[in-house]
Amino acid sequence: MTSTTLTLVQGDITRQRVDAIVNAANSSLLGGGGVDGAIHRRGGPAILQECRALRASRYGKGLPTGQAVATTAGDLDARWVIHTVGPVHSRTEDRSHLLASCYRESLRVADELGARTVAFPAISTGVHRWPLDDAARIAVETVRRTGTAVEEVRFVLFDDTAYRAFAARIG
Ligand code: AR6
Repeated sequence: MTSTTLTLVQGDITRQRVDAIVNAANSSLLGGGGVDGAIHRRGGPAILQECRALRASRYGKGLPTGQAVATTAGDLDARWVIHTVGPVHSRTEDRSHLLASCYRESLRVADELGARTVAFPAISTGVHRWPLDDAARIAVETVRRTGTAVEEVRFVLFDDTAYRAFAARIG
């Protein structure tokens, strides 16, 4: 395994020039708000078309939380979008393993594709309400522990608060 470099960018993930962009999707794979909406808007209809085909062939019951699957990146400056479903945060149940699984499974799919550069958003920290500091800890620890041939994992944080939470973890 090559060593993976973790980098941080504050900005819009749909503007990244990388091999694969990870989408914080929902299990329907049919799009939504937040980063999911932005990726489908800028990537164009080819992404949704492949998502529909995946639903018809493999994910009739939806993509389970913590799993990942790739489609074309359409008009984005990337070759693939890797869709993963983050858990909704719960105060009563520890779902950290599911959030960690999103990062691990996305990197596994990236390896299968031969992607060398992969951009991640802060999965589950928007609509799914995961506290940023904890999400950043899980993201960074999981990527560091996962054996992968990906050379650069770029965390793309939309706002300053998210950027600072990840920066504190990466050091
Ligand atoms: N680039 C980078 N990060 C972004 C962008 C962007 N263009 N837009 C938003 N973020 P969310 P979730 C950040 O809600 O919590 C959708 O409806 C945002 O500030 O997109 O995993 C799906 O269909 C936040 O820090 O994803 C699902 O139903 C982070 O991305 C559900 O939301 C994640 O926020 C998934 O919820």
